[in-house]
Amino acid sequence: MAEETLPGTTADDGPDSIVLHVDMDCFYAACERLREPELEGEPVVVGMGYEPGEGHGAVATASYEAREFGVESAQPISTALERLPRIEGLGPDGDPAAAGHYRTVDLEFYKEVAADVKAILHDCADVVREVSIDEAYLDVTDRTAWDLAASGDRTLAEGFARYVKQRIAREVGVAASIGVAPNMSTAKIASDFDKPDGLVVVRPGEVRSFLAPIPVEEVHGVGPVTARKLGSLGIETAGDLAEADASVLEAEFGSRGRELHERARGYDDRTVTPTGRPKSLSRESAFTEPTDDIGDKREVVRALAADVADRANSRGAMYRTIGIKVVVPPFDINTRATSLSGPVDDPELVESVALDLLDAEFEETTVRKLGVRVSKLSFADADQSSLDGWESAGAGGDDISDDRVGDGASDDTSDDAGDGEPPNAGGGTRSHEGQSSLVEFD
Ligand code: TTP
Ligand code: MG
Repeated sequence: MAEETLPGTTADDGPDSIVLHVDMDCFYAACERLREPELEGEPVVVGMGYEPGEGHGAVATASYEAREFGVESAQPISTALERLPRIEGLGPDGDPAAAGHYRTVDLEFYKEVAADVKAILHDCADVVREVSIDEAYLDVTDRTAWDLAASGDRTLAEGFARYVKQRIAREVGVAASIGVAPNMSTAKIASDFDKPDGLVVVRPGEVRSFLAPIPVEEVHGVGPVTARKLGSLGIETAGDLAEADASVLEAEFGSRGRELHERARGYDDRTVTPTGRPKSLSRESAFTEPTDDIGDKREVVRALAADVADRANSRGAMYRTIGIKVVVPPFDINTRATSLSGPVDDPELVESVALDLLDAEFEETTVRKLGVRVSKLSFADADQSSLDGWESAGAGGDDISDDRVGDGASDDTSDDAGDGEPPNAGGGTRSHEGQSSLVEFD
């Protein structure tokens, strides 16, 4: 079949989709480098159980420098320590150039960084599917095009992806690899193709030739067992798979065989669907320079409250908890929330509660970032279709003020259990509570 006739994602005659797959590079290690910049360029291992006497545990991730020593995710920590000793424990004969920095997993902090990244992603795309803490698909078909940019042979889509990447690097300080392709499975392979700090663009007409040399293990849906079976049929690459006889594949793997064949040929008609119904709606804003000016802080909280209340209203969401987040430099996260006796849709209340929470404890505090959140959501319309056309989380967000960067908003779709609201807060009263968890501010 001629390459050009291969569609991107759509079975109809619509334009080829533009899907971005964003995956952060050595994410936990990158987060550790945010608070310890001296770890930049050093081998860093994030995991559990490396302290003397602890004995077991696993590697969560390793920086690319540590990977050179054979350290990798999910490895027993003892193996990692054999391959890359801890720099702190080096004896007089130890070689510091062959030793690494070990850090303990701090998920709360990584979620905070991930929330900053995801706020940018929501700002850049109307449709975002969050897959894990450090990974998401964006459908940006409506935001850019496969056309070539005026200046040369690059596509507009490539420029758009570069913009997303640069925003993450500039505003959050961590590196992402991005794959751009007309469908999800190709975008995912593309994001992994040139890690770290990769940007790989596969245009609609290039999907099949891009996939051809890729090992079958990397085709979406092929696990180790399937890969072994394919290997015994002489099928090692996606190109081999694309050229294989579909009926042979179907005989061996059933309907999945046909699907894998399609994927290898560049077909994947899945659309990027946003993840779940939000558990909370939040918006946060970082100051360019930390400030203790109560006037500035109140102005930001007022704007954030209005935005969050407006988004809740436009989605038909009522809320029972109103909260703020106050980030004190460098990364000390404080959340406070007030529970109401019943669900409301009341923008003025969001503002007054958020300001009360700010004034009560943070009037003089120097802050780096502020956030407002409503949670314990209930939806008048239980129909999932009301979630269609989620607005861009960042829509209208840049008009609050121009003296800060990193505005972002997010819909928390995680399955956290809520914020511990007392079962009965009393008619019309509010109960204040501190929160140590920031999950809800995700
Ligand atoms: P990944 O995206 O798989 O890995 P990564 O971001 O560390 O590295 P890469 O540059 O290859 O993308 O996973 C994201 C985070 O999830 C990772 O930083 C740590 C965590 N994780 C674990 O805790 N255990 C694991 O086995 C894996 C694979 C990841
Ligand atoms: Mg990653």
